[in-house]
Amino acid sequence: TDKFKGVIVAMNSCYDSEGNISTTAVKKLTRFLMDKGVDGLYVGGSTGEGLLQSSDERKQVLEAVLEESQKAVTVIAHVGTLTTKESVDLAIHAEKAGADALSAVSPFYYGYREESVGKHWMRIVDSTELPFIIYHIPSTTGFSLTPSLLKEMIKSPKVIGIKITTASTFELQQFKVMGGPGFMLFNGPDEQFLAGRIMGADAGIGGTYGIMPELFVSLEREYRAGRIAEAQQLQYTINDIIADLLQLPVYAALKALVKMRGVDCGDVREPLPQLSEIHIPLINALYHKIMNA
Ligand code: NAY
Repeated sequence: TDKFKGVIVAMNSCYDSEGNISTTAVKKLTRFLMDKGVDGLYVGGSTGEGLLQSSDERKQVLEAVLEESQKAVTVIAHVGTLTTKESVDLAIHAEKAGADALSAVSPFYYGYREESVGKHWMRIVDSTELPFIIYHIPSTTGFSLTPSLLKEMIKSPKVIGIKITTASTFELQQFKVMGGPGFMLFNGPDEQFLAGRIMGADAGIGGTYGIMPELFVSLEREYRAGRIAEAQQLQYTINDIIADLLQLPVYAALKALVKMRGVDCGDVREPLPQLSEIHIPLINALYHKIMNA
């Protein structure tokens, strides 16, 4: 389905100066990204700080995005939490609110095995009619999606794909093959967008797209047109920026840059690391790199 192709921004959540959700700023960010021509928005994921928010706050953010986007772009609601009950509640809300798909990280903390993770995910899947995208991010959850669990889960036609945040394009390609015809892969590492697309990813979902949407939209366009050298050049430009970003507390840096691009989304929530004075020169330099790219 074409709805899930291309550049899907893992968007930031926005807070006011007191740290509460600012639906006004969420809408402004939604508009900014839509105006840049992105294909979709992934709400409440890692970049979106979903796991640092209450369920009620997560619902507010999603509703604001949907109100502003009015079906003009694809909206994927990340509903991963530590409990099945809460994730199911968020999933049901997302369906009612009008999201296009659900996604969830595996539950973490207790070191669950495949069987428990599978049950958790399938309870979410069964709770709505929406398509579901598995969020495979072993570096943060400690759980690595196995071929046997994938095989079980794709028995449900609602399980349409995997968002894969590992460095391996081999793993990406193997999951793509395991999923069979029509099964979709969403590239996680932004620094490998082009590599992921070439190896079978249908789209990318990424946090750094939000600070340089123009570059990713151009990269996707060049790739689709078969202009691989041009696409590679854009990925190099992007990677030069990402290499700098990785020297900083990434999520805080993304928010500082989003602010410089015109949308004040407040600070990242604790305990995420904040920026300090010493980071300001690099942030400024990065902003110039982005605007001159
Ligand atoms: C999400 O849920 O926010 C994402 O999909 C973003 C994926 C990001 N990975 C993590 C762990 O946050 O955008 C990437 C990442 O920030 C980028 O590739 C820089 O390494």
